[in-house]
Amino acid sequence: MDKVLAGYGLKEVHCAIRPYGSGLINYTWVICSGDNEFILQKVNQNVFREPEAIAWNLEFIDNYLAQQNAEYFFVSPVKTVSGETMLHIEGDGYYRMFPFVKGSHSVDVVEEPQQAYEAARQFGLFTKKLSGLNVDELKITLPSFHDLVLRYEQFLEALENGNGQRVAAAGAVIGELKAHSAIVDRFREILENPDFKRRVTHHDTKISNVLFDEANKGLCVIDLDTVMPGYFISDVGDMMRTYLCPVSEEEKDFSKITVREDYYKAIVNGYLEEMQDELTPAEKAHFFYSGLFMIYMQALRFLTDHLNDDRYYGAKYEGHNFVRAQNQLTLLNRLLEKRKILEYGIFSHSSH
Ligand code: GN1
Ligand code: MG
Repeated sequence: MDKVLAGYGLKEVHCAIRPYGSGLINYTWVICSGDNEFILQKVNQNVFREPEAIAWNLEFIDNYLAQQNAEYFFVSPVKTVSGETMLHIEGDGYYRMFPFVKGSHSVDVVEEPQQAYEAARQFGLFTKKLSGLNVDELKITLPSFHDLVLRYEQFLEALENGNGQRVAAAGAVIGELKAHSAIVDRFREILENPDFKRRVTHHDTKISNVLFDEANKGLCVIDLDTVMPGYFISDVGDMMRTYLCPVSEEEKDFSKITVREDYYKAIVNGYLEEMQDELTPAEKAHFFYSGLFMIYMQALRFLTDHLNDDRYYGAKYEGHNFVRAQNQLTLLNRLLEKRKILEYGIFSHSSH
């Protein structure tokens, strides 16, 4: 840690350091140095093979916004003493640091629809403010990250080559997931549809990636390592996946998994507040689908990892990723039960 902090001109003896957040991939700390607070993250290089691409995107976006939309609140990374956006320590890894925004706070669990609305609005605003940027100039920090076709193939591959005992024991869940593969077919159609725009997409829209001010208004979005070209269904869908249900993907009591209509409405309204004039009619007809898309993909990813002996997400107890997969499958079923009311009913923003 001494070396890392020195890279930012800080001294370990003058800092209070504590772990922060509950992300599964990168390691995060809060660093207090006198009156200043920082968020420090170590990039997981098993996942992000080219950490430099993250730094490149951050700088590119920062420069674009400074020129085009200077009023937009963007949390720029702290530069290292040698002026770099990311700190590389040979033999150890890559770090990046952000100022902790004074007067801001984050929340771990969505507790009221208004928070969902504010968050959705911030993720919409982020994409909108970057809509003039040529997305193809961004680097791909995680190749095929939200490619559902590939995720489905990886799932089939794990059925063939994964842990045979686990495959056998998961038969019922595997069968159910296969039965939902029309969600993959719909994604294939989206890939072919010119009315679906590739946009600057955040790809990790959980509530803890939004900062709120003292009046609980959304301030900005953070954690930009997966910002890259993508479809709006990734961002809206991950909000549905993580805000609609009162319990998280960790919940083992599946009877607690429900879909809250008022949160659905808040996500759609908050996102459209900013993106109304950006989205095409074809895109607007896919709000409901976006939830199916992300929940299904996460169920596949957790089950695939379970079948592959937890090599990606790790496991805190035996069968952890199997529980997570079943949790997400339950959520998918609860969402599908509300299709009529959510997709075609009073909350409809679709062209149906
Ligand atoms: C990972 O690290 P975290 O929690 O922000 C994963 C997401 C999953 C999420 C599920 C790079 O995100 O895609 O939705 O876990 N990020 C990566 O909890 O794989
Ligand atoms: Mg993240």
